[in-house]
Formats: sequence, structure tokens, C-alpha cells
Amino acid sequence: MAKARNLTQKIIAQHLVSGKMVPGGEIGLRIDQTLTQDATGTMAYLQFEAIGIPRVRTELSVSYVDHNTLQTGFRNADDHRYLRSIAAKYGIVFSPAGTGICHQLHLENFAKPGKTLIGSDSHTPTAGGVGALAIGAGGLSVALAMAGEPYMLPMPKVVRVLLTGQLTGWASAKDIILRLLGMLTVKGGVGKVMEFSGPGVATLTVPERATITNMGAELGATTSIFPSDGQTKKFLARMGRPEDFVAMSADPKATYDEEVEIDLSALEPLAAAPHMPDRMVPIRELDGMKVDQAAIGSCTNSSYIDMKATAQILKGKRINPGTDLLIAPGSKQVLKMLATEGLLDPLWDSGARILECACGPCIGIGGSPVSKGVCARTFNRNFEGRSGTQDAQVYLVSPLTAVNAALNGKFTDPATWGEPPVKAELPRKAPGIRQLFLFPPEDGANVEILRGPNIVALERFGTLEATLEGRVALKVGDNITTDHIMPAGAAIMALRSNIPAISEHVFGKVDPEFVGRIKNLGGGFILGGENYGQGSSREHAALAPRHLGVRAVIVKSLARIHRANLINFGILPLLLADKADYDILAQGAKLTIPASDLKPGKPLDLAVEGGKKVTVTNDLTAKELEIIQSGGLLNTVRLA
Ligand code: MIC
Ligand code: SF4
Repeated sequence: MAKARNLTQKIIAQHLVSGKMVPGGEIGLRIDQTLTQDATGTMAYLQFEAIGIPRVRTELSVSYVDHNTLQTGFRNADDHRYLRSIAAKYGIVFSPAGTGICHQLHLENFAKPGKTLIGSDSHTPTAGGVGALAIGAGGLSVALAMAGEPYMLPMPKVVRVLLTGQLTGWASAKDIILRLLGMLTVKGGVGKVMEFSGPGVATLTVPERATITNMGAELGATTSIFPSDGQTKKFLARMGRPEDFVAMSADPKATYDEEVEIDLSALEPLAAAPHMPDRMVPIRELDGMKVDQAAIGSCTNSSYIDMKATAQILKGKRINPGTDLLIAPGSKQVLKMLATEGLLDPLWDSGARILECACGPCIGIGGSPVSKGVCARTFNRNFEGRSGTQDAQVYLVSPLTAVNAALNGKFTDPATWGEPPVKAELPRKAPGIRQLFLFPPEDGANVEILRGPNIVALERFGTLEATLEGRVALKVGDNITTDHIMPAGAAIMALRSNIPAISEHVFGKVDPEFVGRIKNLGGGFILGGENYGQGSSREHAALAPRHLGVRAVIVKSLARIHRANLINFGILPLLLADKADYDILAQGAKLTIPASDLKPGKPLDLAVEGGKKVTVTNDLTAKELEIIQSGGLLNTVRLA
């Protein structure tokens, strides 16, 4: 009899191209679908072009424009035109600016139960809400998947997240994931898939599930997934694609590597306090704190049900005059449903600002709060300065909490909020927006690729030298995010397809002297703590440092996507064998790395100036080491 499998194992088994399903061991997965967004997409497609094949080899690839939609100047507009031409040439569906946020759109229009999806955005797991195995990755990894190459990753452990009971009162899906983050922390999910099961699952609609799988990214998890069941069937039917439904769940006797339990009945409205998504605090403990800005949107909480609840609460009311309220519906479909049902009026009449269906304030592209402003935002990340205001205090909350804060001008005890609105249901037949996507012609051979001056040709990196000598150019602490390494915001993100220009901003908010210093040193190393490189999938956080001459990062532990990006661009990810050595290595220390002695999984002694030595180890596979030795992944696969 076949072995009982959980849902994750089932989908992996169906897509396994190489390796064994033993946690930690390397596996290769056949990828059915890919998605990119514009901020990571330009680089991903430059890399895809360099691979040199005439058409994508996936079942479906979609290129969304949702991040850099402010377009102050020609740069982003040039990028978008390039993306549009690339899509037509290579057989990719194109979603123009303003259509919506990639994850919301993918969930509504393309995600399918049981399929594998990788996306050049860390919140790709949103599609786990319909039972897809959806993984965030760097742009080059996505380019390879579009070329039909298997996606390589360590076989994850599977954690059973057992949901019991049922949400009551003002508690909502966002509070489930905030609770899980509070329990497991921002590195608690590294190397793991969060698989949701138990009686509580059936009580959650697909948009609620997607809020949870979306923000599972903040656990550092490989992905998060819900079974495909009656709720999924209903969702897909209402989205006008009932044929995409297939029931998928764990076998009854399936086993898991770990288990955590959340009793939904015991949940109350929660927040993640500044400046980490795992700093869980009950809203009642924030009672009385003035809120300068509330914002509802982002790929975590911009669904129709989030917007409808917001409109219901705001109906006939005016928000507090001392508080701004920004609302960005996740897609034009959501917007159309609100319009059809007369739900835009309560939003407008309340004094809220309705923004374009895009990422916007979530990534510091507009909507920055006042100095030291306290924000109640329904987003997924509250890293310091990400809002565009360095000293803002961002609390991550549910839409229900955000709207109450906007009305009251402050956080208040949920016990005083009165009756919660009835949970919204999607309309029986949601209006279609399929005509907004640009589907590629059968043959793209004659399509011309249009590039503007902002799109700079890729650099070719050299092979790994036998010995690396240099200094620790920067020493940083734990939980350094890719937002720290390569800041976002409208001005810097406009440079995403110009590596020499964007490199001038590396670590700019952590140490403004860094770029000048590493240039003077002619390259060097970064010393970091635990969970280095968490957060965004932006490969620019590896590519730009490599451009500046960073050849190794030496850390206590690494986040999954950033680790892969370092390898992809030929930077050595070295792990301190003894974490206490972090304290003896100072910024400026001169190190010699005998790189030619490096063996997968084996310790290596680094010579420190002054006669000391520090032992590092690594978790590289033989293939990954080969990639680094070749100067990065592109050098190993280039045809063009
Ligand atoms: C983010 O939320 O940080 C982003 C912006 O969507 C990133 C991608 C990027 O940096 O372009 C992500 O989550 O991967
Ligand atoms: Fe966009 Fe924010 Fe989602 Fe990133 S987290 S994809 S910036 S909405």
C-alpha cells in the first residue's frame, strides 16, 4: 500500500525531478507556473534573455506590473515597456500597471490547486490559499524555471498547523498569522512548509486563507498551504473558473515533522509592533495610543472581503479628523465588485483616500506617514523605514482593527467596538477582468524588444579565485532584512534594472559610508548574525553587493531566498562554526579565505590578521559550490 502523505509531500512527489524527499536533502521540482512583478521582473527577463531560448517552457508564466507604478520620470515607464515587449516575444501573459497586485491577481485568475508556482516575489505563497505549492524565489531562479529547468531547493520539513475552533468577534484571518508569528518568530519557518489542517480550516474562505499563506513568508517558511476543499471549489466557481478545481488534501494517516495548534475561538485582535512582524501584541494593550495613519491594502489584505468589511464599518461615518486612511483594493476585480455593490460611496464619504490597485505605501511608494507617525497598516512588513518615513512606528493589523483605529483616531480596546460586521461572501458571479491581461501571440519571433536607457546590460562575473583576501567591510546584527541591504522606496526602486546605479544605495540606511568604504577596499566581506537576508526576495540584495566586490558573507544563519540569491551571483554563504566567533571578529578585520579548499558541508579555517583563526562551515551542495566557483548561476546555463 502506498505510504500516507501530507499535501505538501503529495504535490512534491508529483513534481519531483531529482532527489529524495528526505528533509534537508536537495530536490528538483518541475515548475508549472511562474510569476514576476516589475521590480524584480526586469532583471529576471534580462537573465532569461541571456539563457537564450525562444519561448517559455512552463504551462503558464505571468508578468505583473504592480510595484513601480508611480513612474516619476522615464525609468519605470521604460521598464514596463520592456516587460510588455518581452512578454509578447516569449509567450508570457502581461498584466499592465493598475490591474492589481500580482498575488491578488494570480489568486483570482490563475492559481490552481496541486500546481507548482514560483514567483520573483517573497509573497508568492499567497496562492497556497487555493492549494498550490507556491514558492518565492530570486529572479534568476524564476528565469531558469521559465526555461524549463527544475527548481532546486532543500526538501522542507512539513509542519502541521492544526486549526481548531472558529473565529469569533473581531478576530480575523490576519490575527491567525500574527499569532503564529508570535509563536514561531521570523525565523521559525526556515526550511519548513506550513500545512494547515484540522476542523478550523473549513471555516475559512479562500481570501482568508490567502491572507495567512501570504504572511507565512514572514516566518521565513518555504511556503504555506491549505487543502483544496469545498471552500476552494466555491471560490474558483465564483471567479468564473470552476474547471480549475480539484480536491486535494493530506491522506488521513499522513504524518508531519512538527505540529503546532491554534484555537481560533481563543483569538483576539492582534498587532505586530514596530519593527518586526513577529512582535505580537494584543490590540487591547495598545488602548489609547494615537494613530496618525491607517492603511488597508497590500497583497495580505486587499481582497473583496477585506474591503467589504471596511465599507460596512465606515458606512455613514466620518474618520477621525486627526487620522489619514488610505485604501488600496488589490485588483480591478475587487474594485469593480465594490463599485457594483455601492460600496465605494461609504469609503469615499468617510474621508478615506482610494489609491490605485498596486503595492504603493506597502513598499514606500507614496503614502508615507508623518514624522514619528504611528500607523495601523494591514500590510505584512513593518521593517524600520520601509514606509518611507525613517522614524515611523508601523503596527501590522487586520482591516477590522485598522478601520476602527481610523474612526477613533487611536487604538482602542476591541471590547468597545460593538458588533462586528457579518463575514462577507464573494458575489455569486464576480465580474471578469480577463480582457485586461495581454495574452501573447502564438509566435513572438518578430516582436521587437524595446529597451530604454535605464536598462543596463548584465555584468558577467568572474570565477572564484583560489584564495580570497579582504576585510570585513561591514558588521551587522541579527535579522538583517533585504530592505536593510538594498532599500526600497520609489527613488531607489526606479533603478532596479540598472545595477551600477542601484549599487550606490547598498546598506545606505544602515551605514551611509559603506559604499565608499567597500569601493576603497576594492571589495570585501560582510559579517552578520542570525537570519541574515530575511524578507523580500529581491536578488538586488546579492547582485548589487557582488557588483561592489562583496565575495563572501559570514553569518550565524541565513534566510532561504537570500541564501539562494547569494549562490546565484557567486557570493560565498559561510556559516560561523562557533557562533561566539561573531564577537571576536570586528569590522575592518583582515581575513584570508582559502576558497579552493572549500568542500560541501565541511569546516574551513579562515586566517584572521594577527594570527588568529576562525572556523566556518557551509551547507552547500556540490552543485551549489560549482555555481559559485563558476561566478554564478548564469555562467553555468548561458546559451546567448
Ligand atoms: C516586498 O514586499 O518587499 C517586495 C517589494 O514585494 C519584494 C520584492 C522586491 O523587492 O521587488 C518581495 O517581497 O519579494
Ligand atoms: Fe507588493 Fe507589499 Fe505585497 Fe510586496 S508585500 S508584493 S510590496 S503589496
